[in-house]
Amino acid sequence: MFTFLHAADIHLDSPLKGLEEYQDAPVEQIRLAARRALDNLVQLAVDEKVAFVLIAGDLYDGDWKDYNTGIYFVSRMGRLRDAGIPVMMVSGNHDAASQITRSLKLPDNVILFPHRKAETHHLEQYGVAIHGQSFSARSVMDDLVRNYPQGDPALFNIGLLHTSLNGRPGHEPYAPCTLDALVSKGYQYWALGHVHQREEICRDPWVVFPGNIQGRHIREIGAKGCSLVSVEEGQVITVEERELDVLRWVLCRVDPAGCDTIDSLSDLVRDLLEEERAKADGRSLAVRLLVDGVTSLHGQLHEKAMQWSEEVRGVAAALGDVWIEKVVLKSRSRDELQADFADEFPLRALFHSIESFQFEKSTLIGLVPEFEKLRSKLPSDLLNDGDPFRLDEEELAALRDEVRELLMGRIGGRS
Ligand SMILES: [Mn+2]
Repeated sequence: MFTFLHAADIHLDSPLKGLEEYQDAPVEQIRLAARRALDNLVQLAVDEKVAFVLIAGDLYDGDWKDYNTGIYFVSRMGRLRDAGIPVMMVSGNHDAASQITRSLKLPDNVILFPHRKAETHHLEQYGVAIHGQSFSARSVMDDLVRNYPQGDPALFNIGLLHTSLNGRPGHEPYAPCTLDALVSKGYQYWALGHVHQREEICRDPWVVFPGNIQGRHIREIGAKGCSLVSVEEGQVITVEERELDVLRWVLCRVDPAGCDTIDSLSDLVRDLLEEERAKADGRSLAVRLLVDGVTSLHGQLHEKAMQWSEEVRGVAAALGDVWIEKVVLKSRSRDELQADFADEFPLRALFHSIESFQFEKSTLIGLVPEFEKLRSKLPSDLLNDGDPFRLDEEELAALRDEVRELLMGRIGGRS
């Protein structure tokens, strides 16, 4: 019997986005969150006396700003070396061979799989074979699985791979492959990386995306961590999710229906934030507050949106270690509701056309004729995974909702 940890997408020293603009933002926590989460991973490996640790790509967010990023990683791997724990890893699109110009010699307990071909490493004392291949460049469009060897039936086989599988929303379609292809290799566990949301794809054999170990912005909400896998007689017995994040992103919905005054709404917000903090076991929180529902306070909220936003930040500040990333108003007034049903109401058609408005990618690009020219002038760093101009469907929908609420608020707020 042995256990191992499977982590991915550590994005070491990647900044957290969305809190920087506030003077009271937890600058140190934001800057060091990914490092603290890595510390938690190392500590968990030591505490659980695991046989080995797997890192399935995107250990680094991109080329190091300086050597400190690499030195930090090496120092933490040194702790695992002292504990007798080997580490196997592949690189992904963010830390592909062509992306990283600086390098440091890794401690001898760490193996980085090559990018030219798939290789197999054996851990004989456990009867384990680990098969893996790194990314050579950011954009790998080949099916890497094809090069992976068939599993050895006498061993416990693990495939270590950075992949988008058959495509995942919000993730670039790198190293595409099918579940069938993974299954056909005869391995017992596929340790995948790239998709930041935890997902168990299959249990026979186990195919797992553990998600990233620390959320980096409001699209990466909830608990983040790794898998702790236990193996007995060549079979996976359990796959447990273990939390490693130090600052948690939360989308908090507030239904203002029962509140008659701004004060009572503030009290409700405080209660909800306290609940969220309890759920996160006292971790720091970065919260997007969404006020969503019918309320008599609609007009007041929209007319004094800035002031209300500051009010919410005050409520959060009083709780300590809770920061508001953004306050989004999706409230509606009772009058507006009536407007929907009253045929004679002159604004009805206008409300309806705003409600049914769809944002197409082409509309957005059409708004700025020189869009592509502008885009081509941006540094390439900005145009990769975090490209602000390549909105996906989800982001377009969020943008459309914001525009809609702004318009509805402007019109409805007068009532
Ligand atoms: Mn990736």
